[in-house]
Amino acid sequence: MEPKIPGAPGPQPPTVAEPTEPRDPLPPKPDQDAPETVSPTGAVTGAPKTANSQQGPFLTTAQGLRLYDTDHSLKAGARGPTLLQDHHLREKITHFDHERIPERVVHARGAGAHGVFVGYGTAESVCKAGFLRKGKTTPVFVRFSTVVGSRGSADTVRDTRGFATKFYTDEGTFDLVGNNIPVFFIQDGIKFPDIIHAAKPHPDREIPQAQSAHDTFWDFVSLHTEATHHVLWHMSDRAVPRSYRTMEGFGVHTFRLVNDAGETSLVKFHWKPAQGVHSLLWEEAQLINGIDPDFHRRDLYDAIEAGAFPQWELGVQVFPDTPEQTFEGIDLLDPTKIVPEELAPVQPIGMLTLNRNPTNFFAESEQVAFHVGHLVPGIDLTDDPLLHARLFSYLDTQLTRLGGPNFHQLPINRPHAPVNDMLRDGYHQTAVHGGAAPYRPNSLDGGCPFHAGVADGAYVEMPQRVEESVKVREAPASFADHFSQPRLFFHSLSPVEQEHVIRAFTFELGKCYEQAVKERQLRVLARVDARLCSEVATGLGLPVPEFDGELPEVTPSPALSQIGRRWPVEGRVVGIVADHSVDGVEAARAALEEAGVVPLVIAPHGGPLTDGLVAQRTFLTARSVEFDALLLAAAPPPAPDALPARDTKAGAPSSTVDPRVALLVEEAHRHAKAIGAWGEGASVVGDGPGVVTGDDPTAVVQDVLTLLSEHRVWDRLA
Ligand code: HDD
Repeated sequence: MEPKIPGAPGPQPPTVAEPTEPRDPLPPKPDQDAPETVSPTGAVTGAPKTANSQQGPFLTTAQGLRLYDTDHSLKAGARGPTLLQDHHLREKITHFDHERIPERVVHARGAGAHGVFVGYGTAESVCKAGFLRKGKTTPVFVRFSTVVGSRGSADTVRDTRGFATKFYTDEGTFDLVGNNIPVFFIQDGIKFPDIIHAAKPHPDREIPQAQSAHDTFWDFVSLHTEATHHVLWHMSDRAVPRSYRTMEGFGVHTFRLVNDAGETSLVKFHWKPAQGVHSLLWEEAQLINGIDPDFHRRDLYDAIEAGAFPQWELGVQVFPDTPEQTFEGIDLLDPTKIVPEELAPVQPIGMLTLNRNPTNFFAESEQVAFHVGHLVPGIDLTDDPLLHARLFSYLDTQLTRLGGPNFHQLPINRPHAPVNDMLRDGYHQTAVHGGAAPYRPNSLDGGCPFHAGVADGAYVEMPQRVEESVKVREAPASFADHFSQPRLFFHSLSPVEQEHVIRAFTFELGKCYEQAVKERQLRVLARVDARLCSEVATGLGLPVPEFDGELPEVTPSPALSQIGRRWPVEGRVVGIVADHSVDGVEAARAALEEAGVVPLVIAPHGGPLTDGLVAQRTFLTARSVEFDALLLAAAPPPAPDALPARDTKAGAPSSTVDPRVALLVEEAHRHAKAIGAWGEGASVVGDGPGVVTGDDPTAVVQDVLTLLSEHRVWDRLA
């Protein structure tokens, strides 16, 4: 269709060919359906519900003016200067110049998804929150993140992961802003800028990006021994998750729940992934950062698009709300401590399912604003000093990041409960509030809005006794033990997980330049575990520091280890190597799909291999780290575009197999992944634990799936 200026006098503008016939834009995916802002008199007035920002087939300006050309600026002659009067050029460039907002000061890199939470009703005896009632379904938005890296950094760096959930409940929005590690580096939020300054890149060079393996981080944590517990988790496999889908989540702080009778309990929140708790190996994580820096973001998006909706069960550890606020001698207000699950089991209270990807990354994942102070009746706070600093920070930071105090009007942040506030004006105000009297009490707007009572669902802080005391800047004595829980954590890991911790410390401290920092951290490790300390010291080539104090007896908590259980395999990814020989590939694919596993066929070239079989990866684009297990239906000879294998002299390939396939197999072996093969494929996979060969591809697949349910072939790493 050609653009026309109906009735315009004079010559028509030149027409610009369109690659397709104009048609209406694709409809937006259903977005969250937030109620309008309500005026003080109860009239619905505010911003419209999420609007379809693209309307009609024709390009327009922001004012809705149709345009006939957006590819050429208005010039004095085809080769002449551009004219200042080109209002379209100026609008387009000005808007572009202001497209970026400041990234989050921490947790800048992340990805989110929509979903639902269904309460089990099992929390009713301790909590009156409506969204926890039996069968109650509440829309949610979850954002996962790394902490240290900037918005464009890689996904699989060694870091703590954020796990922030926004529950759009009928009683107001509740945010559970947690991490995948149950403890924190510091006990008092006043030190948050210090730990973050230390972890971020060096201020002079702005390197390294998204890494803790540098001097300032280790300088800080070795000087702040309260960080030791979090550091142990940070050096463990937990800091390199296989997927956002395979992470646990923790509310970290102790919260206070209130039931219908007004009785209180103290709780810690846990998210348990139905997919299991799995991690990458450090070498895999490093390779992925180069091969696919969006690995976690892609994994979450693809799983949801494919219908493999990830799920987490929400659970609570419940403790009596005693005046001491301790449990088995553990200070529940200290965010560097856990309560082992063996002492206080995690009781399931509801299920989260992520089932819809965002329509627009910026509008949703970037603009979503979480706040630990977004609470609902039934959920109250404790006096954890880390939590109290957070209560200030999360609101404050949005003022800069989202440009003012009206960020709650952005579609992703709008409550699903009716809003009737007396907040007015300010930058980016999109509501058109009615009424004459935004204050209380008033007589001009009929007295509206009115206070609610408890029976109307008002949020009432639990009256808590505050001990008669003096103003001090100090930590309680009960926060002083910095070493027994790191020791408990290390002793709860299996030998292979302990080995990973030792190697992680050796790697990270090995990247430091300052001798004094490394030696100080070794002195800290000596207070956690003698073997851990001596093996790291040996790896660094430094003397083992002397420690003549007593190390505490600890009772290991098996729940802290990720190894030793079987997990569902749904949503995992298996590569199948094929070439002209596609025998058994269809059968293997069918068996994998039947189990909910994603099969990806890897072939010498893209496109169809047979009538019905299409390669999703080629030897050029595939790398082992993308797959949780590997199957081989063929032993393809070296293709002309293949480089010689790494262990051969240039120009004289010794192998009869394509070196890229040989590398796939070698890495799958090294990374302890299950390997299966049949036909010609069986000749190149070698043998040993976790290698399955046979004539029947379906039987091979079944054995590989059994191995996959343990995540890795751990025997190969023993
Ligand atoms: Fe924080 C973001 C989790 C301590 C200050 N934090 C942020 C996010 C998560 C956490 C998951 C990203 C939310 C999103 O996806 O938008 N933070 C935690 C946990 C902590 C913690 C589990 C300890 C238990 N944080 C913490 C302290 C302070 C902050 C002690 C400040 C005193 N956090 C912030 C922040 C951020 C933030 C600066 C940056 C962006 C944002 O809030 O919205 O306010």
